[in-house]
Amino acid sequence: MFAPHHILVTGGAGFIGANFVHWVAREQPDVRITVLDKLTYAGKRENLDSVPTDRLTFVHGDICDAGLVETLLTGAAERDGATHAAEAATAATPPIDAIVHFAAESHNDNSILDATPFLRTNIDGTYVLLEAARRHGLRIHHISTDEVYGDLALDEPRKFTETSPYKPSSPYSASKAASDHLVRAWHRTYGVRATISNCSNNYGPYQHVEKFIPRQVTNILAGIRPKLYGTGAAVRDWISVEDHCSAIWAILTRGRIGETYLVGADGEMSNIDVLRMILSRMGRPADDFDHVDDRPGGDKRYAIDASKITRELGWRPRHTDFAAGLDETIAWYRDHESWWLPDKQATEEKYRKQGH
Ligand code: NAD
Ligand code: TDX
Repeated sequence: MFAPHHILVTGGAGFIGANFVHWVAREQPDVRITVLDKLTYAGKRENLDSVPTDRLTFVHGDICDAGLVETLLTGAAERDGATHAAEAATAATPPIDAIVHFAAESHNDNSILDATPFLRTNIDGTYVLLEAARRHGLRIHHISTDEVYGDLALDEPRKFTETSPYKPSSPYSASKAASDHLVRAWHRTYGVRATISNCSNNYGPYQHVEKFIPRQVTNILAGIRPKLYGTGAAVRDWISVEDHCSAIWAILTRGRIGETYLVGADGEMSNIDVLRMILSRMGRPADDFDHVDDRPGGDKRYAIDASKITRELGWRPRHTDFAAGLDETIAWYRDHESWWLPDKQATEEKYRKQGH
């Protein structure tokens, strides 16, 4: 059992990172949090506004900046907040003893347009953090994706397991696969106390409007017809972001060092079925959407066998009523128009140029 006192959360202003920070602030009252986030188009400082300031230090910066990462780990940024745009800090703050690494370029369609930031952040950035963990003897947990395993056929019974071969399809998933390999190599070669989780598709609040569920929900709210890639037969294995957060905490504190854990909630559904659920729950006719170009090389099906994390760590998803989760997510976007509206037009414009 590892009991962190102060965690460095990279990418904590993004979708899953912000949900994780809220989860830790709520569930782990003794843990101090420093967030390091570059605030790209996908990150918003306001996502963390409601986290008590005595629990959180926010640092606006890049994980590829090895000097800045070193400063954070030696505590210098806390003493010299202005230099590194670090907010809040107290003299009594314990040193960082673990890194929880979410920061990434995360969207497949963007990676098809330009892979450059994906290779930099997802690969170089992970390397910088591994080196920092090595120098300081820190625990590090790397958040990854089921996409590193490529895809499954729509009609086969098989699911991904921790021993599935790596076979990424997109520049995004290839960059995440590379980062997983670095983490394993740094554990094996240097003894870095690392773990990896590969999770399926998350849904919930704070997800960027470029992603499937928020895009369709905000399209309907904005009076735009939802857009379905191809026939919509592709299958994703949906998990509530809350359940992903509890799994990460279980692995960080109780996972075996050097191990990989797959995280999923048996939530397989075709895209067209998810879209029809959204339409019906938002009072729209079942055919009120457009078919658009499929993603080049788009993965057919993801499915997770999460028996290892259940067996070893006793973790189980709790938010498994997908319809109820979808209703909560729809309500969140309905109630937070000022959060998503500023991103909507540019996102749709980019999609239009891609034929999506
Ligand atoms: P996101 O795009 O919503 O957020 C990414 C965050 O990282 C943003 O706040 C962004 O500003 C920050 N960031 C990007 N580049 C950075 C850099 N160089 N330095 C510091 N910060 C930087 O992504 P997400 O959906 O929350 O995904 C988080 C992690 O979870 C990623 O590693 C992703 O691969 C993984 N993952 C996501 C899903 C999913 O369904 N969204 C599923 C499995 C795994
Ligand atoms: O408008 C759309 N219409 C549509 O049919 C969009 C944006 C997507 N799709 C399809 C493509 C996929 O089959 O929906 C599916 C889900 O698409 P995304 O939300 O882009 O997710 P995906 O490509 O599956 O990747 C997600 O899960 C794994 C995250 O974005 C990744 O960060 C994570 O690693």
